[in-house]
Parts: sequence; C-alpha cells; structure tokens
Amino acid sequence: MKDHKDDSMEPSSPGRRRFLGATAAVGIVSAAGATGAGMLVRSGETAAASAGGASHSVKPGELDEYYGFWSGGHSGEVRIFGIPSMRELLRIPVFNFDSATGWGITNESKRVLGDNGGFLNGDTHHPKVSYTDARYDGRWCFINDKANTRVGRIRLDIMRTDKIVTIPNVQSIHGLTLQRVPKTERVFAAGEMIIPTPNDGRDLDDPSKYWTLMSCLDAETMEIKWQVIVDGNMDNCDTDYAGKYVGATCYNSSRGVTLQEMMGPERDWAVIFNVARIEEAVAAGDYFTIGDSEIPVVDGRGAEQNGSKYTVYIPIPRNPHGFNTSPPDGKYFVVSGKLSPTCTVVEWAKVDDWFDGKLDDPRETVVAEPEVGLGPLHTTFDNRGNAYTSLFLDSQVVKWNIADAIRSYNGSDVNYIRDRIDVHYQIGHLKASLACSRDVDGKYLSALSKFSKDRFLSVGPMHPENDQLIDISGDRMTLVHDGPTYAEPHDALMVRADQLNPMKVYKRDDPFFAETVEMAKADGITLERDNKVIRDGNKVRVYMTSVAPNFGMTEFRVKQGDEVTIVVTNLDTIEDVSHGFALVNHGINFEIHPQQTSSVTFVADKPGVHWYYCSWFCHALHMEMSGRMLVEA
Ligand code: K7E
Ligand code: CUA
Repeated sequence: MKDHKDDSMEPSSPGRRRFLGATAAVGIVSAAGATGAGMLVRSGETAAASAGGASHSVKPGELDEYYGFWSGGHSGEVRIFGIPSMRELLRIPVFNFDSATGWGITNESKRVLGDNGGFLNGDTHHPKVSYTDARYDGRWCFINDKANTRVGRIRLDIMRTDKIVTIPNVQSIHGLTLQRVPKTERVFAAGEMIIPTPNDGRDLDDPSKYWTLMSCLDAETMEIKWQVIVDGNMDNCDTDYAGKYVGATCYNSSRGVTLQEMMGPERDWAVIFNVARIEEAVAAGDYFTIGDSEIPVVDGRGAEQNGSKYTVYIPIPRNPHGFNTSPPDGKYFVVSGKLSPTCTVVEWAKVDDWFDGKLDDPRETVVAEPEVGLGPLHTTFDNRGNAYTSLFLDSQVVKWNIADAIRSYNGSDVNYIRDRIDVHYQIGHLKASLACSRDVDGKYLSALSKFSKDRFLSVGPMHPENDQLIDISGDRMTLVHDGPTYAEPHDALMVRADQLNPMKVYKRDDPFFAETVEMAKADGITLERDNKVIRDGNKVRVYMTSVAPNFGMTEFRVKQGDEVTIVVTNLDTIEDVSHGFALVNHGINFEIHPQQTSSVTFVADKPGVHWYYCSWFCHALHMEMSGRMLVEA
C-alpha cells in the first residue's frame, strides 16, 4: 500500500472519485452511528496525555517485554525493536547490501544471496516467525521480497539471514505466511503480478493469458514443493490453526493491467487452498510444469465455477486487502474491503463445509460483514473477542467486536464498534501483541502509519514513516508512542521476550561459515590457532585470528593481480566483543562476532601498502588494531 502518497487518493481518476463519493457517505453514516454512543470518535492522544497509565514505560537499563519484528520495506532489511519502548535493537540485512555488517561483501553472505547477489535491493513486507502448535518457537523469521520475487529466512539464534530463494514462474512475492499446526513445515508465498506462463515473450498483449501462482516451500530446506496457478492476482495471505488451508486476497479479479481495470469489479475474492488435496494431486502426478521449471503446478483456476477441487473463491467487496486469522483458536479470518468500508468475516469451519460439498455458494462461509470505516486494510486481534482494523483513509484504528458483528449480520440491532483512535497518518498494517498465535494477550498494538507530516521536526520533503504504539489493554485505546522509522515498514509482529533464545557467542561448528571452515581444513589450517598465508598459484589465502586488540597477522605480502581470500576468526569468547575487518580503498568491511569466522575474496590490483583496521570498537586500543597488506608490483 505504498503508492498512495497523497491524501486525495488519485483525484484525477473519475472512477475512484465516484467511488469515494459513494462510500464516503456510507463511512460517514457508520461514523455517525458510532458517535451516537457518545464518545467513540476522538482526536489523537499523545504519550504525555496518557502518561498516567505508564505501565508501558521502559526505564533506561530495563528490558522490553517483547521483541518486535519489523519489515524494512524497500530498504530490503528486517529490523528488531524492543516493545513497548520502540527502541531499535538491530537491523538484519536480508536482500540489501549492508556496509556495517559486510552483507553482500563476505563470502558467507554471498553464498546466502546466491545468484541474486547481483541485486542490491529488496522490498520486504511480511515478516513471519515460525510456530510450533501455533506458538512462536524462536527458530526462524521468514520474509518476502516483493521487488525481486524472493523469500528469505533469518535464523533467530544468530539473527542473520541463512537462506534466500528466488521463486520461479511468478513476479513479486507479496503475501507470505506460515503453517501454524503442528508446526511450521511449510512456507506459503503469494505471487502478486500476473504474467504470461512461461514469461518468455509470448502473449505480451493478451492479459487474458496472464496468471500468478501460490508457492509452497519446505521451511527446513527452503525448496519449493509445489505451486498452484490461480485466477486474478494475490496480495496478503494467512493460514488457519488446523494446518489445512492457506488463503489469499485478490484485488484484481478482472485480470486488469491498468488502475481503472483493476477497480472495475464490484467484488473480487479471497481464494482458499486445500493443502492436503493439492499434495495428494502432486503425489498422484496430477500436475503440470511451466517452462524450464520442474516444480509441480496444480491447477486451482476456475473462479467462475467458484474454484476447483483445490481452491474456493469467496467473493469479497471491492479490491480486498488484508487476510488475518483470529486467535487464539483460529476460528475466523477477516478480509478488508479496501475500497469498501467493510470487513468480511469468514468462519474456517464453513470452508470445511464447502470442501465437503455441504454448501452451494462460497458466500455461505461469510458470517459477518461489519461496516468499520474508510479504507480498511488489515485486522488484528486481542484475547477478548475484539478485532482492530486499520483505516487508511480515515487515519484511524477501529476496534470492533466479532461476536456482535456476527449478531448484527444475523439481524440483531447491536453496535459492534467499540472504539476508534486517530493515528498519524494513513495507516497501513497494524498488529497486536502475539495476535498471530495462541498466546495473544491483548496488551499492545503497533500501528504502522505511512505519513508523519507534522509529528516530527522537518527533515526535508520526505518525512519519516510513523510507527505508533497503542495500549489496547483497557476498554479504550491509548496512544503511547510515536516511533519515526526509515523506509518503510509494512508489517510487524511481536514475540514475547522469553520466546526467543539468541546465542551469546557463535558455536565453532556453526553452519553459517561451515564452507569456510572446510576450505581451511583442506589448506591444513586450524582456524582457532593459525596465522598463515597459503599460496595456490595466483590464489592466496590469508588466515588470521583476532583477539582484542590484535589481529593475529599485522602484515602479509601478495603480488599484484593475486586473488586474495582473507579469513578472520574471532577468538574472543565474550559476547559483544566483535571485531570488524576494513581494508582501506578496497570497498571491504565486515563483521566478525565472538567465535565467528568471516571471509572475503577480492583481487589485489593496486601495488603498494594498504592498511586494514578493526572497524568495530572493541578495546581501548581499538585504533591500534590494524595491519598492512603489502602488494608487490
Ligand atoms: Cu498492506 Cu504489502 Cu501487507 Cu503494505 S501490504 S500496508
Ligand atoms: Cu577489534 Cu576494534
């Protein structure tokens, strides 16, 4: 949702203007209904105004209650925040180049980046932490790359990316979600843009032959198990709490290629995939392949007939967005209308009924369709039966009660709206603490606003995004923190601090640098002891240790034109005593954490003296931690 940088939302588009005219009225009616209760529309409160509560304050030296995993949008990274302080703790490079850590420079990171190491950008939207029985298990965080059609995996013990996979046959991985039960064995990646299949120059001018696919990856190996071809495109997705389904929203059921065309239909859909049936089909050989790819593709098209054996297409009003299953039991999922002021609530058990042949119309799976406000995007939940939906156009978070919305849908005269709070401004995603898991606790909600406008000192034409924190523990929501952030978190989630157990120092047998250890072994090197230069034709391998404030080697000699590999092993054993290795005028800098081995390969093409130094402040004599590479002409 990063394209709407202007409040006016495409004023030049007559279709959009007409639409807004119509639904604005509905939205106003809805808001008026809410204010009828006397108190529900409020202006924003500041942290100062709500400081009386203060349970959210984290004093200097105190630790946060949650780890927040924030996508970094088109910065290509993932960030870790402490919640509720909103202190930024770490940036984890994934698809991007990172000067501080040497991501994209070291051999170890290049192995992870693979063939796509040539791309230095990514666009991360949806971080998802792995589950065991729908509870965070601290193994991995998965993240999509919308820009270059990849999925990355971060190991949460070392907080570094260890796998990146490019998904074939599709363009733009947008939605990303994980199997919850019995544990995360499958990763689901929703393809967004529709393209000819294969996309080899055929059908350029015939969008009726453009398609996209849902991909299923093995969480452990990151191999792509299967794909399902669908009608329309896909953006957000989520799974149930039974390990049976994954579903995705489609905002372009008309398979349009222009904005006008994409806004045409009154209804698009949510498409639900029956995982067991798909895997039976794959096992039975009932699939095809696309182009050079060998991935089994199952046919899930057939929206006009409501779907196929493998899929059901549930009609949802107007360019739906957001797909969120309700905790702690996963009974419902909620999809927003985006261009309709409604949320659609579907009961997962009724999806069972559909696939069991008990329903005639996929709309019979819908149990509520509350009017919530203008521009609804994403929904999150507390542990008291309430849903919280972000309203992009209204710049609000609206709290509504699911059971009352169902009663209202069934004809009762109940007000399901519980509260509204202004956010600043134009909110995209929102996520309550632990709201994607059984442990949902209804304490905090992060509101990821796309604009900050007047909230901070001006830093030029482009202002920071504004990630706000809202206390949702009471009946009324209270804004407790503004957190300016850099481009551009889309989604975030909170994991309880005790649910993660990061390592303090590396283990010497860590797979992250296992290949480098193998290379050293072949050279007869013991990395924990040796400081040695190995020459192998014009290839030179320089092995050195580091212990604050010394590199094990303070000079080494190579010849101009040699391909040099420098391997540094940090023998320090105390957490946080990291060193850096920066080679001046060679574009080289990388991290070596306690007990880690890192390496880099380059051509020594400049004769002369070239200093290297430690770039991570480690000791009173850190400045002196340096050495010389002597390159003979
Ligand atoms: Cu709504 Cu990519 Cu989750 Cu942006 S998507 S907001
Ligand atoms: Cu080692 Cu600074």
